[in-house]
Amino acid sequence: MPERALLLTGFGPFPGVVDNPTARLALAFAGRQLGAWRVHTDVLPAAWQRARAQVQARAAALNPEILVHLGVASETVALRLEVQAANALQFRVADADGAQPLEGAVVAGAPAVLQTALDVPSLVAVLQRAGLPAEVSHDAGRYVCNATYFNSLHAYGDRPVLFVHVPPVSAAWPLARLELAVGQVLDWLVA
Ligand code: PCA
Repeated sequence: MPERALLLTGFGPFPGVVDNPTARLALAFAGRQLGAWRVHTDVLPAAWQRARAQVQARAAALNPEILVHLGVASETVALRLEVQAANALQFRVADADGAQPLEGAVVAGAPAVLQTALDVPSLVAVLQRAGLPAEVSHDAGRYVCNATYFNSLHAYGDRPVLFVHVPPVSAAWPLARLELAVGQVLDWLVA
């Protein structure tokens, strides 16, 4: 049976976050085999336009059937499973390339909001049952993560696409626990 590709991405640093845990988190799964699936990983620059180009290049090369993006959300204490992305750019700080759009669309002419086809509440329930604080989120922000999610929902909306915001590494959330949570998300996606 041919191997099926899942693309898992994290982000590099951006103003205010010098060490983005999602880079290490994504790379921890590099090459992981999950049943018939192979996990391919990438660390995206936290710069919205280069992130889009990098996802497009990897997707063109791999033709992943599932795309999962990870980003860190400094204010959160639970995993935030994002249901939707807004077609809006409103950066409260510059991105890693110094771009700071305060208005405008991610994709001109596209709908105002795009939603994942995945059953996010079911996934959240699975995580909660495993003792992992998680919540359904309808707001992925207006920054690089939201733009990346919107671009992927727009370009690859015919397949499962998911964005997961994770809390920063802390005593409650050591990297190993974040890794466990991401592993559960991937297991659910390929089940
Ligand atoms: N978090 C930022 C961008 C990159 C990241 O890890 C966000 O939530 O938009």
